[in-house]
Amino acid sequence: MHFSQLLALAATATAASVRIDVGKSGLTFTPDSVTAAIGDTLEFYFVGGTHDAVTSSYAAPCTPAASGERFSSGVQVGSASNKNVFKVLVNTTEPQFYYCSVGQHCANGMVAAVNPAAGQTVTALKAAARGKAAGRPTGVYGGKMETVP
Ligand SMILES: *[C@@H]1O[C@H](CO)[C@@H](O)[C@H](O)[C@H]1NC(C)=O
Ligand SMILES: [Cu+2]
Repeated sequence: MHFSQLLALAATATAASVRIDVGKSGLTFTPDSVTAAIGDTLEFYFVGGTHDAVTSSYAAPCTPAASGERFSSGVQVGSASNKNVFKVLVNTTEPQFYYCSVGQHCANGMVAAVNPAAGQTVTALKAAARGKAAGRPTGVYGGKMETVP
């Protein structure tokens, strides 16, 4: 086996799937803070309510990120029988923040973090989101919707 094949194998073996449940108990991403390595996949399961997941920034937690690594799942009606999973390949270890753009969900704390820096707490993110109007993203990007059996 070639060294490059070994490397590819090692990368595959260590890449992890990071499951995030959307709408598990109201306006929630569960868990609302995760760590992910480059090559890992964020997997959003739409388990309840009507929601999406859209990247923002720590400073403007209810506004779609205009550049950089970013994703938008599109709005899903969640339920136990919704088999759609939005999969996002992680290409950076920089902090990423995301929110739900539906109605007043962001203003009411439906925000979450990937690889937050020390001191960037979800509590502070929720406080910053309070009362903010949610920006609606244009379309689905940064990941792909797949159907699980
Ligand atoms: C990560 O890179 C892949 C390959 O270029 C791309 O398809 C994917 O959308 C990127 N992820 C994000 C969040 O931009
Ligand atoms: Cu929502």
